[in-house]
Amino acid sequence: MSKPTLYGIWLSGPTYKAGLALSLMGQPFAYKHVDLRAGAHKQPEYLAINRFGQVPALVDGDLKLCQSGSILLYLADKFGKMGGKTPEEKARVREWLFWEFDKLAPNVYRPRAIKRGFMKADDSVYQLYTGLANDGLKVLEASLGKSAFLVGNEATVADVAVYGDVSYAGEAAIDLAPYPGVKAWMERVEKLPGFKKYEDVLPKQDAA
Ligand SMILES: N[C@@H](CCC(=O)N[C@@H](CS)C(=O)NCC(=O)O)C(=O)O
Repeated sequence: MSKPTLYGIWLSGPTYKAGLALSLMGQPFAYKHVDLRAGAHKQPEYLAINRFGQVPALVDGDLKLCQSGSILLYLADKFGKMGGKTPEEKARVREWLFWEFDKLAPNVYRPRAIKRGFMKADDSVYQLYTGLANDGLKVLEASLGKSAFLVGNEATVADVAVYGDVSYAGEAAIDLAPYPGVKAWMERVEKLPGFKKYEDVLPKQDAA
């Protein structure tokens, strides 16, 4: 069976989530660099893969998938890993995925984009996002007091998705010191077999 191909850019948090899930599941993948600066994500060839004109996308045989959360759930289902075991655990995984892209991801990614100079905004906008990120981090901190991972005591794709937000806090200049439970959980994720930082999981150019 041929390897799936991940489309993305190495600086993209959602692309990292898909790459990290593949790595943690021990699944090799081919990689296609999508040059966002050149507008490659809005060209007809790419829109035929991801109608939303965003990265990541995953092509697996005839299937063309997009939205990192959906890609994570697909991989969990396909490989029977990190998806939760019972119907309740699977539902809890989905709860975290919907929550993180509502309350956490944009509020970490946008201040990161401001700090890295990818997005122009004045300080009040930066403060608005980081305030909301801290609201999300407080929720995360409270939840992580109850179990080792987000859904029970085994890592799931919920951990991958949320890690793929929180791991950019430093670049967003969001201080994690008030969240010792979050920091301890990040260390647990970083010890999982197959774990890699984003710059190690995502190539900077096409890879077979
Ligand atoms: N909800 C999407 C968000 C993807 C996203 O925001 N991707 C960014 C790069 S990190 C992108 O493609 N931006 C270009 C655009 O939206 O036009 C997902 O999880 O896949």
